[in-house]
Amino acid sequence: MPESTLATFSVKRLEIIDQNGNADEALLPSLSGDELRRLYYLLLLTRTFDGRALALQREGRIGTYPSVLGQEAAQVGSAFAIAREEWVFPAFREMGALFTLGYPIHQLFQYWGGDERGLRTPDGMNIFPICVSVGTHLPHAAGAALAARTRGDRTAVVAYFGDGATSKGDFHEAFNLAGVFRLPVVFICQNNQWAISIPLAAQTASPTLAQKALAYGFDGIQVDGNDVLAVYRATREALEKARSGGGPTFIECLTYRMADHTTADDASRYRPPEEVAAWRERDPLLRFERFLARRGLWNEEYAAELKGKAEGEIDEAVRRFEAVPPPEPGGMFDFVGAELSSRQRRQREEVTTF
Ligand SMILES: Cc1ncc(C[n+]2csc(CCOP(=O)(O)OP(=O)(O)O)c2C)c(N)n1
Repeated sequence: MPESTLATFSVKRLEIIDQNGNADEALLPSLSGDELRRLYYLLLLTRTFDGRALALQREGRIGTYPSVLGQEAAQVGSAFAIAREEWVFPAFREMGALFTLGYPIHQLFQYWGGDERGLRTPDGMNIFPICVSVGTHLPHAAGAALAARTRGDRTAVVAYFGDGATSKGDFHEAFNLAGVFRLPVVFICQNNQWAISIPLAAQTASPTLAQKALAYGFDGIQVDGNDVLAVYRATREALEKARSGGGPTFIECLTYRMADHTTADDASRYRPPEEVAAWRERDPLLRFERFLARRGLWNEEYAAELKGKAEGEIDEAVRRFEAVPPPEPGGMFDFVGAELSSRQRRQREEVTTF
């Protein structure tokens, strides 16, 4: 009996804008000039928020904070494709995605300032709370997709996570469930190539993360995560497919974490400076500016005007965040469960009488 090949697979990679701002016209998504400029503003707003959050942390006005520097395109581009009725499960580094979805900026300052009330999603938004435990929200996302399908909702679920999460059992369980039931879910991994000090090569022996979807029976694609239009296009297509019964998709956004893991980390202790410098050349904002400039939609003056607008919006969010009265100490026990255990009741008593 001769050996035979049962299956062969390939993994697609999508990039639309190159580093000089040249675009593959055939792949350009159909977005108006206003929409392109809105994307640019959201990238800028995310970067402005990020710089301010780092400064506030250094001044002791918020707690430990995970920077999104360098990952703006992966977040803004994907979230720009998400419709309001879709369910979104963020991890902890998704500030840009949350702004794009309209999440109140002052609430994110509030959350990173240690006030859990910042996670109270405004009514009408289907966004789950930030998930700090790595990957544990992925089975929840698959479960929500199963619920949507069972109820006959024509909606999709989006889950965000990092490369480190792909090493967790939760990732594999969620992928398996999604594949077997062909669930309407889009998994978006921001492969920023580091899970704190652990490089990608120590997470997986696969040349791409995207190919992991193939083993679970659905499509995986690698996208240039610093190309906002490529991320947008891939997400939009995956969502359309999910809504119309085509099943799940895994999008690996290949990007880079330019900053430390959090303000409690010093990446220079484990990361070669040449690597960081090489990625600085691939800055997602710079690339999109070059693209817009070639279309007559961007110049220095316009950038300065928008920068001022973003700074103003962030100033206002900081004012609002700092004007919120601190929470009642016992408040952290509210909404934990329908009833508190005797231990939790004792802890509540201790905190409120302290
Ligand atoms: C279950 C769990 N284990 C460990 C941690 C500590 N931790 C916080 S972030 C992180 C690395 C996450 O890396 P990745 O998934 O690549 O996301 P990134 O931080 O790069 O955005 C770890 C191990 C955690 N939060 N939860």
